[in-house]
Amino acid sequence: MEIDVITLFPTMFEGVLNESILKIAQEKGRLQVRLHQLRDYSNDPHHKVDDRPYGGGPGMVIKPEPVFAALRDVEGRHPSIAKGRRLILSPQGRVLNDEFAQELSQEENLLLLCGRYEGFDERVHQGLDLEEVSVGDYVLSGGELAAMVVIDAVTRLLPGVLGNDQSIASESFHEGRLDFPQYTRPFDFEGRRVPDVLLSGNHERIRHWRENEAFRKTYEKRRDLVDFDSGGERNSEPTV
Ligand code: 9D3
Repeated sequence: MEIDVITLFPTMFEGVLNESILKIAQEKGRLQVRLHQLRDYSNDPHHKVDDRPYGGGPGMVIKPEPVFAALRDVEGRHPSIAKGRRLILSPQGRVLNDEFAQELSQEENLLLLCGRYEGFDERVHQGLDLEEVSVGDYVLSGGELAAMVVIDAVTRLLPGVLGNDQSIASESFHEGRLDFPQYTRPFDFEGRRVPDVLLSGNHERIRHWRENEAFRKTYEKRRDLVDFDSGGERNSEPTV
């Protein structure tokens, strides 16, 4: 997958892209990320990309010209972008979940546009065919962290990235429940021992225990995932 990111803070991405799964995915040739500095496309002698909102009010708005120029240039240099999806990170967007990430992981190209300040001039939304994506209902300082969340969630779904495709298939949320508890050595840590069933060697019993624990944990911590009557309430206190 090729991902182009247009941002005012390309260096924010470097640490994240150069560790762990994202680093390995790039080394394996499964992921290529190109970072583009929006400021380089400013039409202003002082490289300004924002200005005060018409009608007054607090904060600054990102001007349309640099955004249109950046998209035009980046798409001109990498025509395959036209085959993929173009996303704008925005608190008003479709909220990312595993289903959405699965959908995005089918693409060969993604373009991510990150905002700052009070957002983009409305003509960016009108004139460019961009899908708005949010990563949840809380306010971030900009789209960069959200873009990194999208890149991470999508990359680990690409074939050949995790090596063990089975670990994706049996993962949390995929089947609408949380993970079962995991233990490793030592057997006894400060008096807390590993459940006997895990040492029994009885794989049928172990599978049953894990299934049960996963359900119990989900019911306690995220009842909204198992119970339609909880009205989507998250982290609510157990009523029993
Ligand atoms: C809803 C707040 N807006 C009211 C005027 C202002 C605003 C606040 C924060 C506009 C943009 C931002 C920066 N956030 C993002 O760019 C962002 C984001 C987020 O804040 N939460 C969850 N997902 C995302 S994706 C991009």
